[in-house]
Amino acid sequence: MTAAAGTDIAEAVLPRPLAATSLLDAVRDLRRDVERTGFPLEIPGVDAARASRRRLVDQLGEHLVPRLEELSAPAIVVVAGSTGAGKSTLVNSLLGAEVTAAGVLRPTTRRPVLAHNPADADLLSQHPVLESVEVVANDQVPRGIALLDAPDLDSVLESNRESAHQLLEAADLWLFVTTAARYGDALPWQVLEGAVERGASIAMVLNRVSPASLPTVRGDLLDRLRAHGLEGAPLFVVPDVGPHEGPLSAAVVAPIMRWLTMLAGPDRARTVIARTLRGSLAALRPWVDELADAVQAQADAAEGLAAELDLAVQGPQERARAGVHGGAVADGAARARWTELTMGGAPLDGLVRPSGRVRGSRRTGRARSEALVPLTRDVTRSAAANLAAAGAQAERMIRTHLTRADAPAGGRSLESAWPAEGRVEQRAAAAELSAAQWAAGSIDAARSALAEASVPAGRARSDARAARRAQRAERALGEDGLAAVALAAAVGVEPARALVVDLLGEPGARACDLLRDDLAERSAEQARLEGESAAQVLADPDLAADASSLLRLRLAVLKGLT
Ligand SMILES: Nc1nc2c(ncn2[C@@H]2O[C@H](COP(=O)(O)OP(=O)(O)OP(=O)(O)O)[C@@H](O)[C@H]2O)c(=O)[nH]1
Ligand SMILES: [Mg+2]
Repeated sequence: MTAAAGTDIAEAVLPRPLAATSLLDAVRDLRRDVERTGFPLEIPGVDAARASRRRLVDQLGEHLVPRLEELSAPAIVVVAGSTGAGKSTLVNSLLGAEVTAAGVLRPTTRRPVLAHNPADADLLSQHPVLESVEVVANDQVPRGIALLDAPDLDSVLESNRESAHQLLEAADLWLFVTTAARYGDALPWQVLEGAVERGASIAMVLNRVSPASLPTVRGDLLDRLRAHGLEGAPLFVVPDVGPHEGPLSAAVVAPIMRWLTMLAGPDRARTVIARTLRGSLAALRPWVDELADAVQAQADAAEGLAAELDLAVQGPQERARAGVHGGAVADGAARARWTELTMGGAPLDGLVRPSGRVRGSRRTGRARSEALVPLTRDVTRSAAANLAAAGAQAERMIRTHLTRADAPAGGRSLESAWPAEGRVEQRAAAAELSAAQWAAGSIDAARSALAEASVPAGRARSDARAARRAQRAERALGEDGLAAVALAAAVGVEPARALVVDLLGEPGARACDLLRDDLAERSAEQARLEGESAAQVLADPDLAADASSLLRLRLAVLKGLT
């Protein structure tokens, strides 16, 4: 190899940069993320932000990405020369694989073969040269260039000549292969002269040179190159290896391979692309920054709205608790049912005698317990209705908070994005389930109260009197009956509470209080759930606290690459 193939030459010979898909990838990533960015909340400045996002997507998609793709597409290195010069053999030897047929038949190559790195397939796919060549992916091809084995230039076949000349038109670099025997031929030099005139980049391979003739031939060839204005072109000499079939050894073609690899080097390509597009890339920064600020404003607004939702449900939660404690659930069906059950002759009439004696056997207890089933049902229904009402009240309050004049930014868009449809049904279902769970808990409450009642206050073990009292209570109403009365007591039917206390004393009172507290919390929970439902609207990735950092990260990557 004579003329040194330094970086300066590499810079000089190639009309355009190569590879550097990383910059292209970075811009593509940015475009994708900008396109995905939504501005769900109507807050001040959102229209401007949406418009600027659209402009940025257009700028990236219609200008920058296509330009980068163009700049990043692999450079076509056409291996050209006379038939039998060893072009196909050279290509195969460079890649260490038979991607194109070499042979003794002249001319051998009729259909041009283009070898590229598999990673470049995408970038190459739009290249016009692809129409007329056979394409082979080979991972020995340096990323950023494509090697094209052309038919012979001075072919006896017209089609070969035409095809070779066309390919040279499409070439980014000509790798001109000639031999000691053929370099004097007129036609190749004519073609080369034309190339120089058009400013094409050229490198020369002098193939099959015997050691003896090397000094003379090389000197002569260099003179010719100078005479044709090609003194800057790299010249590679491949020594003759004697009678030969198949690829040449890697060592023989190593200088050419090194040079091609250097041409394809992504770092150099990146600087060239960055230089070409510096202006457009720099212009992106303030835009992306502005967009990131707008995304941040959305996240901030979402935070303010979440706090407002918490605030909005506080009142309804308090009122829900107070309503249960005030006995609101007892009004209506529960109290009416109680009156019915305690009227003269009704199952609960005179259950506890003024003397304190409890009336009833196991049999009457079972009958009473059954008679109390409608009481449990009515109380449970009233409880469910109360829970649903607590939710409804919270929904109204939330909507008011979000739409009033001093509502936080984005309140209206949150309010309208929070579906009103189906809320009633959803709430009723949740309330029913919660009320049923609450009512089911009364059995346990009754059971524990019975157990506690059999142990007199302040003692560790049951005594006979207390145990008899608990037994009498259980006989008179059964566990289920006691549970039903406790439920009525919990929602605020005062005589029911008095009955439980008569039967079970302090433990009975405690059971009623615990059931009441449980219901109060469940009612408050329904109000809280409304806030949670509205907050679902805010669970949008575009409103996440760190939503803007993605765009800023993309910008930082881009800065690092340019
Ligand atoms: N001794 C020797 N033979 C070579 C060398 N390079 C190629 N050959 C032989 O020369 C013949 C022609 O080689 P190809 O690689 O087919 O030549 P080509 O330039 O592709 O020819 P066309 O496709 O017809 O244009 C083959 O038989 C090769 O084995 C070399 O460096 N030394
Ligand atoms: Mg060939």
